[in-house]
Amino acid sequence: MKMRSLLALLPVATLGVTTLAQADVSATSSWVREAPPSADVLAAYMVLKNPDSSASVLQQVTSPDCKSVEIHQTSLQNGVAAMSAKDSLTIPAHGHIKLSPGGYHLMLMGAAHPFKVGDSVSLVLHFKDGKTLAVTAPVLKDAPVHKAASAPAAEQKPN
Ligand SMILES: [Cu+2]
Repeated sequence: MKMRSLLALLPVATLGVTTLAQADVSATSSWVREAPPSADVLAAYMVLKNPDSSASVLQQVTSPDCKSVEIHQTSLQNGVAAMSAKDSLTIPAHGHIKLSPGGYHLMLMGAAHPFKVGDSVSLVLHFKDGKTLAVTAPVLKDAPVHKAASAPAAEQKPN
């Protein structure tokens, strides 16, 4: 049996990421905002960096910790924050995209159970080139503070 058809028979959640092609894109500063216990929707944030010379397109996100994951963008419409779903998210060549409160985020729908600070959420990012990236995001009350994380100098390190 071909590897590919074998993989198709396995639930995604049980797949080790080592059996899939690892994406060149990396995720840093990932976190999920803690929601009230009654809420079954969570928002995940991270910085996606693409070291490649071609753009990378995030097409789908899956998680064993919730029913589905949507790519959302928050924007102001007439002074009111509104979310809209996007089909994909393009990370530019040699660039990065920041998913952060008030902007892009991953919307986790139908959480398996209430997630509190100290928990973490498993996500698998699926890119257009067939590659995947596994991300484990800690649940936090608020955005983590990274000392120099936003300094432009950090982006200019030679490879
Ligand atoms: Cu949303």
